Amino acid sequence: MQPAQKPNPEALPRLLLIDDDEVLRRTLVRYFAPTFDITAVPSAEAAIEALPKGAFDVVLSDVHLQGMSGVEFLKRLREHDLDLPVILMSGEPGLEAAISAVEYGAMRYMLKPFDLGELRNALVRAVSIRRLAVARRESLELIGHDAQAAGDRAGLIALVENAIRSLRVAWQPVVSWSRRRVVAWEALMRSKITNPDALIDSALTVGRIVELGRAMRDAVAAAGELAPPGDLHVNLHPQELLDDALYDSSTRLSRLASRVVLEITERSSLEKIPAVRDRVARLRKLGFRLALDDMGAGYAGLASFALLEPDAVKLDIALVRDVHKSPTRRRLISSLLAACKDLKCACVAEGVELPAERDTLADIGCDLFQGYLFARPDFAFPDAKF
Ligand code: G
Ligand code: MN
Repeated sequence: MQPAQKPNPEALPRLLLIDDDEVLRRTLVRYFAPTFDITAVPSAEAAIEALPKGAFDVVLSDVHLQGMSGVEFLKRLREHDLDLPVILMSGEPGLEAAISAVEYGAMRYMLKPFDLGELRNALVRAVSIRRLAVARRESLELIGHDAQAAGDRAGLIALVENAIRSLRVAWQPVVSWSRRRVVAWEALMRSKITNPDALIDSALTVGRIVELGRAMRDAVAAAGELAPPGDLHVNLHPQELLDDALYDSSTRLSRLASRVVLEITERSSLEKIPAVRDRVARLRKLGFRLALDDMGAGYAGLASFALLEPDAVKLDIALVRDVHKSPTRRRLISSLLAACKDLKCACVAEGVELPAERDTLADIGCDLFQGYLFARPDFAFPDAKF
């Protein structure tokens, strides 16, 4: 994805005009020439071609484009530029087209015949909004936020699709401290486009979490087949439990099932998933084991535990952090460890960064660790330091 190009305040704002009606195109070019530097094209294809060269500030397009739906066009445009405003024109008041276009990020919808003065005002305003959007994105980048977050639905879809195409798996070892050995590998989602949490949020917003999950599970299985010995931990969003493909015994991941532990977060509630017990049972039947992830960070702890009957729990980083300084944390983790022992459930402390954290946890009987102290996640399976 290319960063938004900076508008030049000295020059006329650049307008990309798309309409297959040549007469209208000429009229608009003539009328807007004093206000805008205009590139006029007859089709969506020509517009997509013009985009990378144009440094445009605003797009004015007919809603019915030949060879491409308006929504598809918006998606393609957002792959180039997340902040470029689009105003659509239509000859007929098709309400549905208008709603979906606006939902996908068109800024405005103008019905033909329109008042040219009103259209010019709308375009000028759009250019100002673009300047604001570009500045906001730059300031977010400056203060270190993930500014890739797209402002509208088409932008989010472009972001998620790009991320899925560039998906990679990083691996972080889970170690047994008493045995000084790697016992498992957690697969962590990485993409060049954005951080994993933002990507998951975006995918949820645009209804692509199942697609993202599938792509990740395929990538994990491909890499997992070449993994060193140990279990393979794979994160699963609760929504992925609704994906039929998860229960298909012929997928690459299913064929590795005896090695795979599916980690399900307790941050998001499992009870809302229909027939969740049945789904969990089907996964077990395929040979998968289950872990409850981020224990201590969620609200649904006990309920999720009862539903999953997990083979392992993973203590959240927030619980582990500075455990050596906090008697409360120490006591809490002790209780969790005791309960896990009763329930014959393994317990992994995540996010261990300091020798003091490790030693305190080992003292109270925790043996399975994951964290930067042992290894940072890496695309190659990294060695653990003991
Ligand atoms: O939600 P889940 O527990 O699956 O995610 C683990 C995340 O924590 C990963 O993104 C991983 O990169 C990160 N992580 C792993 N080890 C450490 C650590 O020691 N410290 C911190 N701050 N983050 C870690
Ligand atoms: Mn996890």
